[in-house]
Amino acid sequence: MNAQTDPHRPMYHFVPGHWMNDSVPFFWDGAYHFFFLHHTEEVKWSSHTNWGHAASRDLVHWERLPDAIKPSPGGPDGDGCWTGSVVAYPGGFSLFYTAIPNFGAGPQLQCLAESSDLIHWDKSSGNPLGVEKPAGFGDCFRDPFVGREGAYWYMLVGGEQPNRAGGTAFLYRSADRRAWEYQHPFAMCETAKTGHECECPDFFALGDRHVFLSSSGQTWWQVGTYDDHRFTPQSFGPTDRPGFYAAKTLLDDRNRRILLGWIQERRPEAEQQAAGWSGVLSLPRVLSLRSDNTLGIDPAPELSALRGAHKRFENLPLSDQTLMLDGVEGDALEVIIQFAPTDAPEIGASVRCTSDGEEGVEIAYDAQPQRLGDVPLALADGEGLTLRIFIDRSVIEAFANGRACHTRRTYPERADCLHVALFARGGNAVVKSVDVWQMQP
Ligand code: DQQ
Repeated sequence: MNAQTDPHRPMYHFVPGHWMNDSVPFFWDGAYHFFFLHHTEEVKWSSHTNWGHAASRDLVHWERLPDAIKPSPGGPDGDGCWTGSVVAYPGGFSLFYTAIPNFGAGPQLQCLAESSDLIHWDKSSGNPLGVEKPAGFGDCFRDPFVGREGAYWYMLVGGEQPNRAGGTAFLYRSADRRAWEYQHPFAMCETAKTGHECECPDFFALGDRHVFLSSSGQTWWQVGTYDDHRFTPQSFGPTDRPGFYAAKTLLDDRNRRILLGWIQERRPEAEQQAAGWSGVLSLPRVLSLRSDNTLGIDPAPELSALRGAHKRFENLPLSDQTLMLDGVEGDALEVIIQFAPTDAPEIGASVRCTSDGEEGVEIAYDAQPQRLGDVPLALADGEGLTLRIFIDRSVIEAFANGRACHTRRTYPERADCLHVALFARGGNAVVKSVDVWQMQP
């Protein structure tokens, strides 16, 4: 088996091959850029991490570009170039990243590389930057996020509070992107809500609020207010669960805030190595601020460019049963299912399922507690469930009602795991419509 013959390798998601983790999106001059951590030979998380690079004009078709940076033997990043961010300044681009001198232990140093074309990057002779972790905090000190505000550049570095009380991000300020001055902790998060550290911090305005993203177990969103360079969260939630991580955003020329994340593998390392690839770029998600100041998340409309043959069903009653969709077969599909409001305890779909129902991946909505899989989803009275499910061989990305996302992996053995079934359990439901498209590479 290899990357080309592996039946589990997605065919319309971006898969760089070998090892990929994390996500650093960036938009410039009509092009969407995706930087990622990458190993050129190995298929596992290890030392000597490069920054991989891909670009797209439509968020759907990605072109692989040369790796942006790689470790300099003997340099502060000798054992790895870890996650960070990219910003434009008048005349060029700055790439900030965490340098790892010793993989697995020791300091995490913040470094800078600059470019005039986003392709060729030169590391600053002043590396590592004088960005020191304040005393009294945990070991996590990485993933610099840089933005411009007024006359200054600001940097957030992901960290953790003492005694695992929660994640935090440290705020620094600079006039020239080289000399940085510590300000204060930017946000003091709570482990019970958003985990014990803030990996891959991201921060941006959305509507009349601000959003702070951080990763710990999953990628968390927090919506709140931003005053005097401090963030006060008002609401929070997972951007997706369980198979989506280290997600960050870009702002495009249509003022859209777009989230891209790393979809992790869920099969043994030996199988990943045999296949020759590990790590998938998620589908692009457009973020919005909902009227209750929580985060709205929807697949980017550009994805409909991948749609091929279409089948539609209407008014399917479900009486405490599972209903196989007749004539639906495929391992690369988009499925939209509109359930009418119901009090059935459980409704949903089984995808990549066998016609005998023996195998399949259930995307289920539970009424008690209200959740889609393991993602909270409180449907209002009279609110039906709209499931939008993208199936791409071993990747399943399910979106519900503009706000809940549930990404899964499946590596079926049987070749006939190609069907889609709907179900209602413990009660009745009506499926108002189902649309199924074959998706193109
Ligand atoms: N992955 C990188 C870190 C980041 C983590 C190392 C998140 O920079 O904190 O591989 O997945």
